[in-house]
Amino acid sequence: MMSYVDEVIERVIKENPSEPEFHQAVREVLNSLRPVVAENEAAFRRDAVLERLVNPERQIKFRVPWIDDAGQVHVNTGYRVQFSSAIGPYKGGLRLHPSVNLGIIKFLGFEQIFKNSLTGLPIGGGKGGSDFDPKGKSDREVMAFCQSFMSELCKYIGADTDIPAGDIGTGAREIGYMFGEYKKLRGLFEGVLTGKGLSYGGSLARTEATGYGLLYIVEEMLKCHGHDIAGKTVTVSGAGNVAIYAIEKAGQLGAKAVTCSDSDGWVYDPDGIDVQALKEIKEKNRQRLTEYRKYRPQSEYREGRGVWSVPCDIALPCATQNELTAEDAKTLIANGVIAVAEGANMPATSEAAALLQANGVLYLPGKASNAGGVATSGLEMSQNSERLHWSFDEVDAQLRTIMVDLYHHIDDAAKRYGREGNYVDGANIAGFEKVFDAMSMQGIV
Ligand code: NDP
Ligand code: 2IT
Repeated sequence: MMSYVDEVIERVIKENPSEPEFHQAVREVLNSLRPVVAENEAAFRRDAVLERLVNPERQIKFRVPWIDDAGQVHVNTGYRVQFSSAIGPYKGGLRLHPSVNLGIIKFLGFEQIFKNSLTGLPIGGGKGGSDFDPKGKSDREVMAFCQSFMSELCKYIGADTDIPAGDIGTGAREIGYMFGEYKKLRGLFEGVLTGKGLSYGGSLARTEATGYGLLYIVEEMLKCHGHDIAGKTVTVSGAGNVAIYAIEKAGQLGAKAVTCSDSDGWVYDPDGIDVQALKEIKEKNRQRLTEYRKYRPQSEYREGRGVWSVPCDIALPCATQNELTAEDAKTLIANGVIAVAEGANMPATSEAAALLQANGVLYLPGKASNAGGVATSGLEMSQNSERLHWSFDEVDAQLRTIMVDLYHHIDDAAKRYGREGNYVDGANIAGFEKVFDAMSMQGIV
């Protein structure tokens, strides 16, 4: 007889044929869970534990019409996948990118279940977004889109039911417009979104949290393996929220980040990326990375991809899914990389991840290493609930503690199942255990 895990993987593929990213995420998690399921396969099968895990509680798809500055009407598709409320209200970002489709949102929502569990905070898993492309749009066009998007989404979310946040293409500007529209339509000033501006309920350190958290967990992992992060050369992909603050914290910890990238090209700055210049280009002016050489004439700009060809000790993919291929992994290994930690969600292909692990590279999957963002969103929710706000140092200290604890939690889980050093298995098992416990106690719902 086929194993229960294989049976469920096969069904997921058959029932969701055009969702390759979702298959990839499910396969990775369920493969890790094999030893957990094997301990009690008959009960798992009887209770359809895995079917309940891989089927979202609810998925919402809606029309988003909006009017551009020239008077032309556009129609985009909006999504919110409310995947699991086992341990808390749905929580997860909103991605605005032309590549968005249901399968992408489902893979992200599925990952979010385990990530949120690993933070130790009471937050369930969800994700949403749209195939809208904010690039090249005026502020008014972005506002028109965000208002239309929220006019439908507001029916399904709330501070105690589902709390969206940022992701690719959704930053402070978009969250502001969405919050304003939610407040107007629902008549509620509540913590329904995280990543809010500081003047209306946002948390200090949320902007920095994903990148900072990534470096905190890398620092701890390296320390536990006898390495010091100070003095290390770091390569980073992406030039958005996660990448910028990963580069910043790497510098603060005495390491040197020498690359960044956007979807057109990449920068190599052997003296270390100038993070102030990067912020001005990307956060303030919303320009392309071609501008970087104006600030740093000694740096190099190349079109296309190529960040992973630069020799480094630590590689931090912070752009998007499947951006680090098997070929890239081979290059990194040949160049002596010590650690690869994911700032993005699922940036390594399955083949790349397997190669890194087989060659003794310390490899942290995104659901562990980028959990600092959503963890700090959880801290923003706490501050909103008590109608207070905490200092930067208070939030940052909690973030650091969460990331250090998270590392030991996944390390311990891997050891318990004889998979020492396999942080993919450790993260999937540890993330699952809390969710499973909650599901077991709440009955078949
Ligand atoms: P941003 O929109 O701020 O930045 C994304 C960056 O990645 C940009 O430089 C963008 O380049 C590049 N990029 C995006 N898509 C592609 C693509 N298809 N091909 C090449 N480059 C691409 O997003 P974030 O920094 O917030 O998110 C980056 C990753 O981190 C995502 O995987 C996200 O899910 C994950 N993440 C984000 C968290 C957060 O708190 N923001 C928390 C945890 C994970 P360009 O501008 O040219 O498109
Ligand atoms: O992928 C992620 O964890 C995020 N985009 C952040 C989600 C959140 O709710 O802060």
